Amino acid sequence: MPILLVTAASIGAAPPPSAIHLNQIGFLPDASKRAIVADASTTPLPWQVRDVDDVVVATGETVPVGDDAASGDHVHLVDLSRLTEPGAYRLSVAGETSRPFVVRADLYAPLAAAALHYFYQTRAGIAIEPRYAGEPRWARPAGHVKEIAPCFSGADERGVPWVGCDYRLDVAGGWYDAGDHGKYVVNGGIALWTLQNLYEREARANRFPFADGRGNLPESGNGVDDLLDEARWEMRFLLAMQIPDGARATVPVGAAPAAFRTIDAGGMAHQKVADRRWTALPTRPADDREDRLLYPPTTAATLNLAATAAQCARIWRTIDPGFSATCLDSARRAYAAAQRAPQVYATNSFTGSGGYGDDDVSDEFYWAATELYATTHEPLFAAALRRSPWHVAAVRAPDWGHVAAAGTITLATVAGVPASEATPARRALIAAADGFLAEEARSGYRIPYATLDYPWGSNAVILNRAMILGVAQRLTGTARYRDGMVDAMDYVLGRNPLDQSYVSGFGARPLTNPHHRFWAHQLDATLPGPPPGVVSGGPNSTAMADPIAAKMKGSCAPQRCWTDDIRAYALNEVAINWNAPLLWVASALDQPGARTTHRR
Ligand code: 9MR
Ligand code: 9MR
Repeated sequence: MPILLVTAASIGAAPPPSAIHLNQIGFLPDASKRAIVADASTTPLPWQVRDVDDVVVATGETVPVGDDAASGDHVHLVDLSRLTEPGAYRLSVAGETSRPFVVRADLYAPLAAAALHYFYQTRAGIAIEPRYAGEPRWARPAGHVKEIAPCFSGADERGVPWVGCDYRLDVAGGWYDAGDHGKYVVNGGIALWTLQNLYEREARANRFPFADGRGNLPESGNGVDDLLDEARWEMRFLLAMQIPDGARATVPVGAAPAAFRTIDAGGMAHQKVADRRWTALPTRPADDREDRLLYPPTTAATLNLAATAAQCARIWRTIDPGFSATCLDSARRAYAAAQRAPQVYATNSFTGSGGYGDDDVSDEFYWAATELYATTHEPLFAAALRRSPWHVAAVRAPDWGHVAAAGTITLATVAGVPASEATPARRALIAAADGFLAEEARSGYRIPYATLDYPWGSNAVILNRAMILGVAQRLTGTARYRDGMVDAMDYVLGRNPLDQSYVSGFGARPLTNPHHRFWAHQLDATLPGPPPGVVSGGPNSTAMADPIAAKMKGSCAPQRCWTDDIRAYALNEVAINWNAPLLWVASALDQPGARTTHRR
């Protein structure tokens, strides 16, 4: 378990916000170190850094950056990069002194470990046991153990009737998505891909930071890397969501409004298994009494399965050949099913769970083709990915609805992909990384994201951009991409206008009240708060859907549209697809910045 934790519990109530904003867990000796000071003055301000003995070890002047619309602050930049000596320090500027901060090389190891452990904590179908939970308060009985679910039938929210299906699937296991107890193939796919990709990245550099036993999991000791054990927990669930060969489904085919047709659905994946109605907060998983239903298969879910199962097949080839073969067979059947049914979209018309609707699946087709190609090298998949509009296209950081970057990263970084595909993919990723760095210069808080429209889950947008920067770093060995990753992490861990660490258990002012049905301490003192290493979705200035956000609407600068409140589901939920890039980036930063492995 993390050794560096400064938890709210251990220090009492969180200290008041400071005008000196910096990463609350500290800095790496060999990377950039920036602080942002919110101050109205327009001229440079002198600053000093003192060590634990109160000796001044560095001085300088701030760089006035100016008015920043994203934060609503007038900001000054402090460059502390000269501080390369490990130790503990304080920064004084403009009559204020910061809380102490550290410089140390192993800064990100505890965060990476905790961010991975979140996935264990969000497992369905298994008891979270005290000996693995970190602390007994996070233990809980298994939820949704016998999950043998029928298909939704009857009228949806819009009164449209669905006929259901004549089978049930045993879909126990997997990860709960977020604060709710839905298990979604679409969002599960990108989260799982990110874990599997991290494994592939580290293994290619001969690093195994989560080697068997390090993850404190029930599977620890089974001889398999703990990151892979965790990934397999979700992979098995996605495999279980695949419709048996020969089964039929009656679904809308084509763009809305689409007519229902009965199709051969064998090989497709259901969009999700979830509650019939929203449950109240708090509800422990084991106490959920709602019906659990399979929601209609979609092309997007099917391609999420195809992509991740193809990736699974190559990762497990020598580790567990049987599992690898199962994954490859499933991936092929899913891809073929998606080709047969290329336009079956989620309708977002069911209550009780999220929609994850997406009616452009061209990127999902590209992603699945690239993963199948990187695994099999078969010309059919090569031809499919070359035909795609996403082939050699500009890269956008991935999210659950935009997955092309995942395919491009695979082409760029997986061993055995020929240069004809790898080289343009690398070029596109490096260009995207350069674009993100260019945005830093335009952003007041110096982050690789210069927007004024903060979306639902904005922290994960920033972390997924950091992941692209991490890919560029590995491809080029260039320090500025690693510094960009640090800038993103600095923001998430406290260098923001709210002086807020958005990660539970890390930093002086950490996340404490996420929208979560079990970590619901704010509503019920007998329940725990979040375990360490869980990231909040973060500021959301564009879809202020919950009652807390609704009250802030129109009165917050984009980066300030956030509150640490359990009711704020549009601002302060946690989710597997958000923690996955937190894990990826923390792990990437948990190693020296030296030039590594990939040849250009
Ligand atoms: O938990 C929320 C529930 O109380 C509301 O009735 C429902 C209305 O949309 O929204 C729930 O919040 C969802 C959350 O639990 C899971 N993520 C998505 C949220 C709604 O979009
Ligand atoms: O991450 C999703 C975000 O992009 C959407 O705008 C939002 C509303 O549809 O839903 C988010 O996903 C939620 C999902 O629907 C249900 N589980 C919790 C997810 C995070 O809030």
